[in-house]
Amino acid sequence: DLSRISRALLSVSDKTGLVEFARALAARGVTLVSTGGTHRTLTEAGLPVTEVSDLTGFPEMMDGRVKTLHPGVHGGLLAIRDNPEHQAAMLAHGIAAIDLLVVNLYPFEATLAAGKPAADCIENIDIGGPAMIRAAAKNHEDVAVVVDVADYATVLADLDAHDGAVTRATRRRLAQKAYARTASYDAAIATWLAGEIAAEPETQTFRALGGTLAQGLRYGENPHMKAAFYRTAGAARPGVATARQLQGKELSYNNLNDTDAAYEAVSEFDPARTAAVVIVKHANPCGVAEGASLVEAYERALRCDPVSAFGGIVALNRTLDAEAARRIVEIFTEVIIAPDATEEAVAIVAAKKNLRLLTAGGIADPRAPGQAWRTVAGGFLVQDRDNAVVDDMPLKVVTKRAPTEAELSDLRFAFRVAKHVKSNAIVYARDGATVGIGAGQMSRVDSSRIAAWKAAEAAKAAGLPESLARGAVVASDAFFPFADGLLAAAEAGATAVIQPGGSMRDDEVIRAADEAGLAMVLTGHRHFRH
Ligand code: 93A
Repeated sequence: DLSRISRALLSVSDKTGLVEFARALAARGVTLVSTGGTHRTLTEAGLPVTEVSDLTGFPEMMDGRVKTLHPGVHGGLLAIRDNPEHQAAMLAHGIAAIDLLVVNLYPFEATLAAGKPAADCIENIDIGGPAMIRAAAKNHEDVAVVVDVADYATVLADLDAHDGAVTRATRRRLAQKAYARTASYDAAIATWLAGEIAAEPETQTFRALGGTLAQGLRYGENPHMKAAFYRTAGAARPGVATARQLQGKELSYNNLNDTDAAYEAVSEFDPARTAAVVIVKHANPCGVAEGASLVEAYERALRCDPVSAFGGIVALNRTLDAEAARRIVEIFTEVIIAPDATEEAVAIVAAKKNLRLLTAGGIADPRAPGQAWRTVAGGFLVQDRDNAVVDDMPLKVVTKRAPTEAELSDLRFAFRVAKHVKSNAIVYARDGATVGIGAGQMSRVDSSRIAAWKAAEAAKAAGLPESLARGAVVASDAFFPFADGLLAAAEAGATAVIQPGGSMRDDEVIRAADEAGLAMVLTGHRHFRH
């Protein structure tokens, strides 16, 4: 039942009690072997000790990652002492038996607790230590293994009580403790790594949306940003995530974002009522129009801002036909998306190899409930998607003059578009087509000015003498806080206004509208979009 201890291997990170223990072992005739740092400590204390590199014939290498991983060590720990074949192997390979292993591991847990960077935690994952511990514990019939400073005394007590030997009972207890230690050590590493993985942006996105990876992207909004495209689980909304790409280059992050903006906007137009086209640049519509046909709607959308439409995204609310396809491919376009496409249209688009053609399989319901989310530093914001539709809003006429039927129809059109323009949004429209869009300005008056200026530019481009804002209607995504924005619209030539209302100065704004002879309706709904 007794194992004589002749040789001990000591390899400890925590050097507490080491010198005293080693000295006590040496005093009892035990030969000492140890690894770099441990060896240094013992030598400095004046103890006779061999370096482990003498056992292995290799220097400690790779920042100490490989120091004891060698048959010279593991053979000495694992050899069964009364097995003749094992003894022969030891003899043949010059392996000396190790009777006592004293190891405590790289301080992984302490490194983690100290909040050190991941690279430090990784470096503190001990490999050789646990390998030796598990080997010695497996061979506990012959070897004693100590993983806890508290057990130094246990071993010395045994040695003294049993003439330099350790009892089987002690060895079994120590072996059990050894496996418990390597198990908890690996559990700590696994738990830490799971947390690291959970903290990765990809995992967070996946968790938050329950999404599946649709496509890895070459890069994000900018080339230095990594990116990926996820598809949400559950009921699919026809759109960019469900669309089939029939041809063209791989979609980029910005393509996907813009295509989504375009298709969500065009989905506001019921295909049973009218053909409609939305052209998007930088996530904002630069032209939106209804038409008797898709090609007519496209022509009219294009007229709003032909300069910005270059390199844009074109979304259509009906099956792409040959006529519309032929006209669209005349201008450099990044993406075309429609519910479907005729064979002939597909063949026409095929002539432009890079142009991406997507079929969404249907039109998305603008009234469908859903959620939208975005990240903020340290968290994310979740809100309902804006599923308010102007057709469902009871419009309140607040001016002396009520809008004509034609104006009313354009007011609805303009407000429908304004919902998809970044705030502050001002949209001029006439005969079911935008004629001037002011987007994303910090001041509503600036958006009004830009929209009016755009309408004047569009007229120039079309060779018309008068700004397209003259005789048009105008929509504002949120209330006019002062009369100035409204007056800017009147000055540009607008005849009617649609806006949510609700300003403290509504009366002042209404009075200004009356004075300018404008008709104004309030929707009671705001369409901020940022
Ligand atoms: O990097 S390791 O995983 N590679 C090894 O081969 C190895 N052998 C022992 N770490 C290794 N050790 C560990 O080194 C021990 O578990 C102990 O924690 C530490 C003692 O190193 P030193 O004696 O140089 O202070």
